[in-house]
Amino acid sequence: PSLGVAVIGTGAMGADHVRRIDQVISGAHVAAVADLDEARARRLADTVDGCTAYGDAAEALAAPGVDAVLLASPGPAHEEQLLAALARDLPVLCEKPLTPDAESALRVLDAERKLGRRRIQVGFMRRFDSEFRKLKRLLEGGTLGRPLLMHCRHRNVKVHDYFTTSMLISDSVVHEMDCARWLLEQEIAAITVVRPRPSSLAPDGLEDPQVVLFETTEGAVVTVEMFATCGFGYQVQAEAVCERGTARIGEGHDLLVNSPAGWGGEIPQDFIARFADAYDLEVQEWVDAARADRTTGPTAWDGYAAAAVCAAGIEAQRTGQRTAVELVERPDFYA
Ligand code: NAD
Ligand code: ISE
Repeated sequence: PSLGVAVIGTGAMGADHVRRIDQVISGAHVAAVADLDEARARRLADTVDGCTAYGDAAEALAAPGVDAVLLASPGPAHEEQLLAALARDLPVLCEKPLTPDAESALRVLDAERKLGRRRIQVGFMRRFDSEFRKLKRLLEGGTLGRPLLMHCRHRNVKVHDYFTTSMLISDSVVHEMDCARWLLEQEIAAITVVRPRPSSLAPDGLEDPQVVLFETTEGAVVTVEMFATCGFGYQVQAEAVCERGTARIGEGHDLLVNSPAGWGGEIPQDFIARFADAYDLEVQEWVDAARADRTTGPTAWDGYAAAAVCAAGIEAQRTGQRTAVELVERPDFYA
């Protein structure tokens, strides 16, 4: 039978996931949506056959025909909603971040372990992107030797009004934390944040851009340029520098046009365009796994590990000092 999904949070990502479940992927339908802004939820529910709108996430989780939950509410709402989904033993796809801090992430890990089986997939969608997957396979194949360095660029056109300087780390660079852990198969041991002078075009109080440096447990170094209000386009690029060569993704060269005006290509304007295929695959693989009563993709442990690096990153941002990451021992449950 088709998986009945409750989508919690009907903003930018929630609305896009509802469209995806309704129109793009197979094996699932949107049974319920919920948003604190109930009118917004209702407007979205009106576009989907058989979907009911709620003003409260708990009501949507308990609604008839709900077999699984997709959380697209803001990070601070995730802990309560994850615990409610686990209490009902529902499979969850939780948009990143798992939770905004390491303590709340640990509470979620505890609840999942008490349940006795993994139910949570975290929305680190880059793991489903074809370019990132090619880079992962190349590094795994070992032809270039050990990766020594990775250079990343993460640029957004603009951010939500409620975006803060610490969210540059916990909302945006959190993706590079997950990518570095996944691609290099190492934990991040320490983090340093360097701030150039802020762009005069960034909103007041947002110290954008920033340069973030991770040191991994086996001595690799990752640099990240995070520029959340660059104005011109959405770019996510990574170059792995290995002992015998380098590999780069995210250059956006798939369409190059020569014209009387010159040569060039298009730059996507947001993640919804750049990562459309990755989100489709992420949600399809989540649905397939949930229907087969298993889980796939990034786990709650990956969400916790990223949250622990974020905590150190926010401290590093505040103090200007290199800051060690404190990680609890990985439970066998997440081996
Ligand atoms: P948004 O602000 O556009 O939408 C959030 C919605 O959640 C709003 O409609 C708001 O009213 C609603 N909401 C707030 N608190 C709620 C609660 N307690 N219960 C139910 N609804 C609630 O935000 P967004 O950009 O769609 O981001 C949502 C989530 O998706 C965040 O976790 C964000 O980090 C993540 N995100 C992921 C990606 C990605 O590339 N994977 C991209 C953007 C956002
Ligand atoms: C947003 O929440 C995302 O997850 C996007 O992928 C990222 O590029 C952006 O910086 C975040 O704000």
